[in-house]
Amino acid sequence: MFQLFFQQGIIGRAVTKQQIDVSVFNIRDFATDKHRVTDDRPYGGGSGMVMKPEPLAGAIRSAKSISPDSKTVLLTPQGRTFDQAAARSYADCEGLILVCGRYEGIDERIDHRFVDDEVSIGDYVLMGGELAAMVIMESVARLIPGVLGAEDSAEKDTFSGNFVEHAHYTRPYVFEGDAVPDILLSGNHGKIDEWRLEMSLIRTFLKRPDLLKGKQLSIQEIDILKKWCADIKNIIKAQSSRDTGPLSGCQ
Ligand code: 4GX
Repeated sequence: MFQLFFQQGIIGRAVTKQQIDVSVFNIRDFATDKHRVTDDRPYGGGSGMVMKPEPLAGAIRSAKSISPDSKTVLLTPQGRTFDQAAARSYADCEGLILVCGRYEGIDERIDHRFVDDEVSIGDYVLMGGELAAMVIMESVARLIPGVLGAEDSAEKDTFSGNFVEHAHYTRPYVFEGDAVPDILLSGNHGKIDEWRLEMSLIRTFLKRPDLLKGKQLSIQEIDILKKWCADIKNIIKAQSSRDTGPLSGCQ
């Protein structure tokens, strides 16, 4: 699963340029019995299997011997939900050991001894931690300086994780009867930046209002929202003064 991931695209380039360093540890290589078994039945009974502690301990110790200052992160639906802030803090880490469990999970004693952090990529159930680990690696790698080319810097998305982005357009100018907003062709970069901030804010309000709750807005951002409020109030006022529309009687 990981081989192609590490060879492709921007991650592949970052590996080649040694901007990131990746290794995969197969717990089967650390199994202690001759059949190389990595799972076993749960104490106390019940369905499903549990990952045996010895192979996991061996794999994690081996990873730690290569990168002693790494943080050990277990991918599990019980973990705190991964977000852009977590990606930023992981990008500052010396290294990450991402532990991918299968089955019902890992022996609790591994969790206690080796795991610094428990993380989930979302409230749904996967069949293993591998895809979750790739999600973490991709979001963390792009924050490492030099990994994204200059053409596409990670925190150029000023709103990176805080706001919904403004709309994007490329050629053709008209697509199926729909033209690109003229401001983007004006060449006035001050106005374009203003428009982008405005679109970002209003799209956040419409698509992800949860992102605005409890967020500290700048004066400029508040002014933009006030302008939209005033525009909406004027539309309502025009309706109620007519005294016949569906909103007649509204303030
Ligand atoms: N975000 N899974 C892990 C097995 C497991 C269970 C408990 C350790 C402890 C998931 C997620 C996720 C399914 C990966 C269960 N391992 N991981 N696996 N959502 O659903 O990260």
